[in-house]
Amino acid sequence: MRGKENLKKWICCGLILLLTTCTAAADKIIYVDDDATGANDGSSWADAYNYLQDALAVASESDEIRVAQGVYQPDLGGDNTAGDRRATFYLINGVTIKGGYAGPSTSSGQALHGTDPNVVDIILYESILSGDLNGDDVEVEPNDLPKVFDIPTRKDNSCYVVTGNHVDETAVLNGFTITSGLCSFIEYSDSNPYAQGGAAIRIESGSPQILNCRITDNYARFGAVLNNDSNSTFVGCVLSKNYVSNLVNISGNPVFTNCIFEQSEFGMENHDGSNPMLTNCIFEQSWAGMENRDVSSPMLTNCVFRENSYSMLNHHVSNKAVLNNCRFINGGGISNWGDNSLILVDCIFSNSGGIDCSFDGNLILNNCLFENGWVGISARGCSLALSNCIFSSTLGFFGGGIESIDSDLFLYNCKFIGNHANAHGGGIYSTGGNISLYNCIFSGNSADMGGAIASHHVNLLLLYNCIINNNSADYRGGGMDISSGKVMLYNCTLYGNTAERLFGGGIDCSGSGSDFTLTNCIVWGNTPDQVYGEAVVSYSDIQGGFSGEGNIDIDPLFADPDNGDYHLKSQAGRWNPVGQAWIQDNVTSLCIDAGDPRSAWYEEPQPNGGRINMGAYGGTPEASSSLAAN
Ligand SMILES: [Ca+2]
Ligand SMILES: [Ca+2]
Ligand SMILES: [Ca+2]
Repeated sequence: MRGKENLKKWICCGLILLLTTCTAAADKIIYVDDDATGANDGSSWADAYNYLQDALAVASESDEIRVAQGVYQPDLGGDNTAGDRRATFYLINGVTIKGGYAGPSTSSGQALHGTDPNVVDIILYESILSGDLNGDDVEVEPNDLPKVFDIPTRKDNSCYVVTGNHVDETAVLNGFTITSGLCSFIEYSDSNPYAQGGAAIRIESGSPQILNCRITDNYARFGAVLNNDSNSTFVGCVLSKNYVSNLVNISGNPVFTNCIFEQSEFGMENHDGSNPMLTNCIFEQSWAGMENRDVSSPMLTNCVFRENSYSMLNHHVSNKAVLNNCRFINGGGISNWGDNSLILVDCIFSNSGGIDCSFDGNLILNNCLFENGWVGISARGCSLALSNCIFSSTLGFFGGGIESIDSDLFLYNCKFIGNHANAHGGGIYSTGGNISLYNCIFSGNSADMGGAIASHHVNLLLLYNCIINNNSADYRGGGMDISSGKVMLYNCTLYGNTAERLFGGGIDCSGSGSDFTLTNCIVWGNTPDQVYGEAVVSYSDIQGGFSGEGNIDIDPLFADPDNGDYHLKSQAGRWNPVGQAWIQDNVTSLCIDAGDPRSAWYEEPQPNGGRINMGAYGGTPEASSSLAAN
């Protein structure tokens, strides 16, 4: 693998090329211009070769080929036969092929209007490598795409416009449009199945550099671009409107930087142990932005997925996709189906589908945001570990933020704000599985039942130090709706939740078979009631009272409940999150030091009374201080 420095150099070189010429040292410069009329020996712009193949035939190590604006076919020049579909532009070790040159504007080779023929602008002076050998292509209508391999004026096109097999990174193609390749399924009985791939660029066991190229309107079963067992580098390339896929990786470790994959069935496919590394890439307007199959492990950084039907399909055996600082906007989300893993850090799903995980999938998320989409995470038989994630204004039927079916969830420090479920569980709906929530906040969520959380038939649902406030249910369970299964809450605060039409403003646990335990909790200010149903409640402050050891019924003296601050007032000191400082009140909550004496209090700062407080901050470094010594 090349070092980072080398990669940086090439990125720089690619950028500079957009503006001016690259000044890499070349032994010999060979000129190509399709309408040059001089000696056609490649020695100057005036005497340029008409065919790129003529230049490739004489190029050797350290040569540079400059190609002026125009159209170049692989069957013309060199030893090739006009109309030969197998003719291809072979990349060569040590040779840089550069397109997008203004070239001479008059037949005498003089620049017109003072334009320097060595000026490069790959858009203005488009150098096209075209597989349309007979020049008879017509645009393929979207409905005709599945039939494209049978269209006569396409079947006569090049099978591989460019080939980079067995070359190394000194083989460079820079600044071309590559178009009109077609790899037909029928005509080639090559023993290599991937012979049906690479209509635009076929790379097998190679590692060329493809820079600033536009690859469009190519057709193949295995990718307009095929990287088979290859470690190619792509920088600044746009792959657009190719069918079936813009690009297929089969094993290998290709690198993509500043590339766009758009308007195809598949933006990129990764098969058979592919480990592509992508940075600053965009996947848009495809059926699937990226598909991973068979032990592939793409690593993406700063990438954007937008307006795809699926952003990513991670399925068919043991893939592991790692995404860092990626965005998903206005489209389908990620489907993780089967024994596959996803690791997402600092990712945002906005107006987008979230993550759909089924059957033994594994998700690890840190610091991710799901906003305004359809269900943040839907999990069936998966395991999920989430930390510092936010679900905001997402919408679902069962579970607005998370729908969990027979899955194991571990959530730490996550927030569910303003999500909605048409049926149950505005924040989370869970059935089956084991779920642990630590330091989580559910605020302003809504549903028919279970405004924040609906839990039916779970094996175990555990909440520690959670805040459930201002959620609402149309019917019952403004905060939580629980039926069947074992549910345990420790040091949670439920405040201001509403069951509009029935009961269980805070918690409805009246469903049959529920085994519900509430310890060290504060349930206050919920409408029309606090806890409805049978529950084992101890060392908790329940408005209106609840039978059980150590329970109290007294105003908990929250710091500022109207603004979501449920720290307990204390003359000895209370953490003020607004001012980020400890302050003192003129009253002291009786919930301080009123939790279960057997509960661990030692994380509470001194003086902590040697006993845990009730409520969401009990037992934590933000527990209000005690007037009593330890
Ligand atoms: Ca020209
Ligand atoms: Ca044609
Ligand atoms: Ca205490």
